[in-house]
Amino acid sequence: MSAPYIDSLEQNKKRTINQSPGLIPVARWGPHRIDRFLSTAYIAAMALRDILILPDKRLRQVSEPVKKIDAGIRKLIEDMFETMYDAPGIGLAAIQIGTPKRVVTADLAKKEDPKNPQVFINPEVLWASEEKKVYEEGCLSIPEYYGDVERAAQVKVKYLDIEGQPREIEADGLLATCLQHEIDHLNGVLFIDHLSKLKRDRVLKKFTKAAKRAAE
Ligand code: K1U
Ligand code: ZN
Repeated sequence: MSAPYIDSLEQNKKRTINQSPGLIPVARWGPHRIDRFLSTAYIAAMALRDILILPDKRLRQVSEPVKKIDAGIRKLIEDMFETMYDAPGIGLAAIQIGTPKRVVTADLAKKEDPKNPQVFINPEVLWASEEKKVYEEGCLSIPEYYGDVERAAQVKVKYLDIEGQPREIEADGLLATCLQHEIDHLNGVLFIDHLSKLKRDRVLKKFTKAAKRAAE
């Protein structure tokens, strides 16, 4: 891939391992300081981030618009792609890795086709069709749970690309579903909010129990 965020990923990896001032203080913390420094540097270079899981309250936050596409936003996008491909998922909103910025990544390419990474910064639905479509959705923040969601069959979305250029896309099929799912995330909405109260309460209870057990 020749996208600029990949070039800057390479630069960031070198900077993190060789000279990151943010990591050096870790070396003062304990008897295994060299091991800890190296493992921390390695984790930082991988840029794989934890995905927030229901019922994490941060998933209910409304994300802030991106004002300037700077190195921090480009690094966020790199982390999102790495995390999304690793999961694996076809989309990801920045809040799912704990960053409340209005950034979405997606790649709907089939396994056998070349990758097709797409970035949507500050996406907004300009138009949604009256026609509806039902798709059985999943969510990386609600693992192994799926439910039928009815959404607009076609949408027109405006957004900024990685260079900050305003763009519009007319989407149908899975991209239309995915964009609406991800824009919901930016507004603190989850796909289970589109299900019946009975189903939503049931899944919430299950994940709340699991989180409590994990914390014990
Ligand atoms: O936002 C997310 O949680 C990601 C989510 C996106 C999505 C899926 C289905 C409908 C709408 C939005 C996922 O990617 S769940 C995983 C998934 O659908 C998938 C994973 C691997 C291959 C194919 C699909
Ligand atoms: Zn989701």
